[in-house]
Amino acid sequence: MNRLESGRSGIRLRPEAQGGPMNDSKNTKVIAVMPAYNAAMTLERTIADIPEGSVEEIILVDDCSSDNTVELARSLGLTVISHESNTGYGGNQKTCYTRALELGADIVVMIHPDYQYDSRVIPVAAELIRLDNCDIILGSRIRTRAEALAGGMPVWKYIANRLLTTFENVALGQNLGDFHSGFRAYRREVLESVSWQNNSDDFVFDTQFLAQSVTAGFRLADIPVPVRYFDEASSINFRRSFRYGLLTLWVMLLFWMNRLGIYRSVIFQPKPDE
Ligand SMILES: Nc1nc2c(ncn2[C@@H]2O[C@H](COP(=O)(O)OP(=O)(O)O)[C@@H](O)[C@H]2O)c(=O)[nH]1
Ligand SMILES: [Mg+2]
Repeated sequence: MNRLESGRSGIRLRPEAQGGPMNDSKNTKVIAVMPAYNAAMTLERTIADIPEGSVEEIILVDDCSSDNTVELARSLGLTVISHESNTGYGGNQKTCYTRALELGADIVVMIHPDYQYDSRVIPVAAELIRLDNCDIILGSRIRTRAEALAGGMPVWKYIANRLLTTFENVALGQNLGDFHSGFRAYRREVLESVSWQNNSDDFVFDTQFLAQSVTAGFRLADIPVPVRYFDEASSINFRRSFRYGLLTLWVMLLFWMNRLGIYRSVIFQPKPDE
């Protein structure tokens, strides 16, 4: 039986038949954003793995890299924005999301250009959002302990990630595999509703964003993205990771103080008018 015949027999085959722009993958604008910092060694490989036709545009924001990330990104046909000074990972994402919204993205996929995350799964993540299964997808690097460690994840990073992720799951009432992923997909409404402009310009931006999203009632989910660790894919040292870990715990405290009405952090305040 071919597709048309099964359609006649009453099985719904064509998403466009359901009506509405997000029900039709052809009408859904998916934009990939890459917060980049010295990504020249890995950018080309990351781009090459993005399935053809799965994104309408790729925006790379360069955070004042000292290598030739900008030239390479331009030569690969990406939309490039260069920061004049190093603003940090969170500041970089702010530029990414501002531009993606300006360009009319329905779904925004953020992926690190360090070839650590499997960019082949971009259409899978976008599709889950399009189907309205959830509003935010995180790529989980940790399916099993053996797999994560075999993929080269340093033991201390694995342990820190598990402890923090477990704590965040309990604190935020979620069930995610990896809260600290560099692969994330968002429905446009998430980026329009959450006041991420108030967030840190540093790494804790990511934790703040997820706490804000839970507060706003968005649905979080994850998909497996087997981990790849090699020198260029991981530069965050123990000191910066430790600081990030402490700030993550602080954000969980702010989340609960906001929920209980004890203290309202600026990150949970309504989005400023544009
Ligand atoms: N924008 C920006 N990104 C940075 C900076 N330092 C590191 N990053 C990025 O932060 C991301 C996560 O860092 P990474 O070393 O890959 O962490 P890990 O893979 O979790 O060990 C990478 O995509 C880096 O390029 C910075 O100063 N500015
Ligand atoms: Mg990395």
